Amino acid sequence: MFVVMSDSHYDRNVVESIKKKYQASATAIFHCGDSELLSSDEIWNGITVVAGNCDYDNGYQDFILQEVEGKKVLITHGHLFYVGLGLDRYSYFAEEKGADIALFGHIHRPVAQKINGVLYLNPGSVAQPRGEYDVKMYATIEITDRQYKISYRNLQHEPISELQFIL
Ligand SMILES: [Mn+2]
Repeated sequence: MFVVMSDSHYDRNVVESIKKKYQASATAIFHCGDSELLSSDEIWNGITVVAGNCDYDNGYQDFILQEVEGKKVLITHGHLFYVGLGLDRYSYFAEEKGADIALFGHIHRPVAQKINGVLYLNPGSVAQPRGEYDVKMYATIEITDRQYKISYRNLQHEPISELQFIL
């Protein structure tokens, strides 16, 4: 099981609480950018994090490809691929990189869908949710045999019932 969060926008405590909850049990913890924290912050020990459009610290990378539980996981914020307009550009990039799972943030809304066998996942925002679901949230992904079990959770770490998926 691994954990994905995004767009914490200067709320360091929420990143820390999710890290504490999962650091012993998760195979990886990802943050898709717009943390607005320093890239040298010790909180990033044990978290894979990328640059968002609101991150002015140039110590962050635009994207990272990391193998987790035998899957190639691509992580980027999404603004460079205009994810607000859809996943066309990001999907070209993810397929070129050979990703199995492509994570992104930026839009502050939950997205979980498969395109050409690649799982695209936006965990929503842990600080500033937008759109249909006005809940601060993050996501956990369990990799089972040929399937992904995706659970969006609120900041009390409880599953959000409308946002549970098997893809
Ligand atoms: Mn943001």
